Amino acid sequence: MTKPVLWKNMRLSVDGQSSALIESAALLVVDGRIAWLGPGNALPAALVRDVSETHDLQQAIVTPGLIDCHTHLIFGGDRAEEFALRLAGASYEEIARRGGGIVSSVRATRTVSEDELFGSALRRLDAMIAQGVSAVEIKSGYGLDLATERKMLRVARRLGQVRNVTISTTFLGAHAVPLEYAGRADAYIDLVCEQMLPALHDEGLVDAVDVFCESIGFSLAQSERVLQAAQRYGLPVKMHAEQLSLMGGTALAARYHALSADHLEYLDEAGVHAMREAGTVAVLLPGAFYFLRETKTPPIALLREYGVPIAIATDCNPGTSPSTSLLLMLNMACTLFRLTVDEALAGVTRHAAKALGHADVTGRLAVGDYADFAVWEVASVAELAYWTGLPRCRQLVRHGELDLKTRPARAD
Ligand code: DI6
Ligand code: FE
Repeated sequence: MTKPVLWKNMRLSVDGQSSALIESAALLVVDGRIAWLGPGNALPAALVRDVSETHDLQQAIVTPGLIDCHTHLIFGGDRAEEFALRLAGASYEEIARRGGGIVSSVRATRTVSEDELFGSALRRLDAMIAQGVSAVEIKSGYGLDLATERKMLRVARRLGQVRNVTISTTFLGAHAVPLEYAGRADAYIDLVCEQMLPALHDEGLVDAVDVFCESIGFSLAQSERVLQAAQRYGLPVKMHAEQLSLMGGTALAARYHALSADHLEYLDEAGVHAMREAGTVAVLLPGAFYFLRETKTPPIALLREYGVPIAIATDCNPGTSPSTSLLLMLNMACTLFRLTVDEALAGVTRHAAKALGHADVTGRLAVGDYADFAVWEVASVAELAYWTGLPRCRQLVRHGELDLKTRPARAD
């Protein structure tokens, strides 16, 4: 057991909510986990005796480290020219049907070396870390062949080795039909289920499995085959569902006890009901909604009524959400989807942890949980959702370790 490290004099939000701060709080970390937390004056003297290191946070606000539970962080190239086409009137679906869209990122991702892919993803990851993000989910899905899907997932694992951040990998082989399988989507699903997933799972590269269930993605029947394959390997599933149309993917995903169903603009009440029964998290992606200039919002009132936990993520990707800012997503979830500030904050902490299957160890601050927390330069937690651009994360601690890339506390 390592010696305890004491963090003291903070205004602590244990669950990322804007109310009920513990004033002048202290937090004791042993072996990366929280051993004690509460008002500093209640800290038992016996625990203080062994402390090896003390950090005085000078009454800064502390929240759980933020969690980005849906990203496509790793890809080659960018799609800035496609953005211009869309501004000139082309729709996302039209561009996808013309061989642009996801398929053009696939081309670029196949071409670049693993090191180049790593370098560009690291820049994006560092931007996330600078905003207080201590855990990131990263999907494959711009390879669409075994070698390139492997390259992407290996890069994801490497990112987790060079930065003090928890990386969860998701195999999204069923993201699009690659050109060499044009018109043969079922045969491509065979490849995904019978060759890619078993091989990548064998190599320890897959934490969860996702599928893009959509008119421009995969049908319900094809999606179900992917879920069945994941089930054979005991892997948890997620689904891109009801983003551009109502296909019923969410209800299907719920039947497979999906950790989350994501996007959900077109979700209906039957789908919401299925999510509640299965304990599936609704991951909302306001960045994609905004960038595609969608007008149909997810059924927030129904999700609330049924008590389905709502998470918020960046969906960071080159086609529909070129953003690394989870803080901006907080703001957009409030302005575009009318979430309350506290709902949005729960969406990047507790509920995001649940969407990754990690709610028992992170996403809140409690004794026994990982010491994953962010120290902020704000006067209230609500400012995290209020500003676009301003809030700064002064320090980020993950599993008790101070991220060396964040700025040290100012001396003044
Ligand atoms: N839905 C999305 O928003 C992204 N993938 C998906 O299934 C978009 C991916 C892209 O356009 O590159
Ligand atoms: Fe996505």
